[in-house]
Amino acid sequence: MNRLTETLDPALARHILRELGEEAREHRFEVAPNPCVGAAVLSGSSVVARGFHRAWGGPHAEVEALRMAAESPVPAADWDTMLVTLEPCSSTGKTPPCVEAIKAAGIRRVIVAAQDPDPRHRGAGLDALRQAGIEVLVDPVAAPLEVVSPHFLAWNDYERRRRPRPWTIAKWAQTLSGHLSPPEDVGDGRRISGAASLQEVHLLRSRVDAVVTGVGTVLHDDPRLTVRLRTEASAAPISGPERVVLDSWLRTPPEARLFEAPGEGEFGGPVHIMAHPGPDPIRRRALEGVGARVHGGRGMDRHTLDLRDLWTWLSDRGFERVMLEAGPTLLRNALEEGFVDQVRVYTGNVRGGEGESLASWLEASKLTERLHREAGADGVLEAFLG
Ligand code: AOF
Ligand code: ZN
Repeated sequence: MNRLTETLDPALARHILRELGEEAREHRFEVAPNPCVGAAVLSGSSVVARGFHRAWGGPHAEVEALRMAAESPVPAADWDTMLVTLEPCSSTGKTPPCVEAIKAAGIRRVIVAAQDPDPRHRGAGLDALRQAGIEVLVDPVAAPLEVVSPHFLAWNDYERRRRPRPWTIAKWAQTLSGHLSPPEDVGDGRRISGAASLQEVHLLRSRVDAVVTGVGTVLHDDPRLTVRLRTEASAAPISGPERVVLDSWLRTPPEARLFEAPGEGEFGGPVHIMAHPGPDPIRRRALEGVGARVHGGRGMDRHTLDLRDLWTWLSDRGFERVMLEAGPTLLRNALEEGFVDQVRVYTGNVRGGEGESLASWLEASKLTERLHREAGADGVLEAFLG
């Protein structure tokens, strides 16, 4: 059993936890709806290694910190304390429980900044650590969840859980005037953003359960909505998102590139077409013939598809994090009806454009935790909504 030095200076623990919380927050747009979490492994009062939750579906901070510690010159026998901004998980989710990894590493003391509000945990992780004879301390002042990860509190809110819908990231590219289509003589009348932005979009697609679009986008852009990553970016685990097209009257052509088999190094899941009940049987057969899964009915009987029913369907299907890549009409509806949790907007250095502009919507909207950055020559805005 590892040695446990008598006490750890509470001021030092608080200082480290605060720093972990600040750095964990930097990954908020990559991990949501999961929490921003940072962890450190200590030997006495020195930090051996730190780890962060960096991507949704990726390793938890505790496991990352232990992995980094294993790469350090300090032997595992000398690790005694773990500091972590959130209670470690005790059940298997997308990754195995962190409590087990902490026990296996011989950690003797765990200091956490917040209890996990996820109803699957809420103290269960702390109890499991205590039962294993590990000293557990909670310092609620150092890195409160309201500061480190407010989106995670909102995600676990009772009302949100009562009527579940997936965490939705609306991504669009726009010109300087907020138009989603460039002038006809630019980028084939379709492309606004540069290569760096496109790679980012492919990485994002690899980190969602599904990409949702509208038939208008299929007809206008004929997108594949697959993941194609250049090799250096593809160190992350790659999965192809399922693809969902909102298409009341089955206008999606069976020749659409959505239905082409993925090429080498390209990943894409099944294509779902969401239509009104009793869609035209000939069109339906043609689409099913090229591999589409056509869904109609269950509340989809109004003139335009009801977004609440659709988002419930997405949730029922087990999708937790989805991306909306659509034209201005569907985007605006989803934004205005409150189905969007996060935006990623690429602004290319292109003037003017065709169709509707979302500029006034963006100006008027309540964005929180905004971040402005660059991807190649494009500007990128990331933010949470609400
Ligand atoms: C994270 N990152 O560093 C920690 C988390 O779906 P999973 O398996 O990734 O589990 C997500 C839950 O795990 C999350 O709701 C939270 O309760 C707990 N802790 N999650 O994504 C982390 N420590
Ligand atoms: Zn965990």
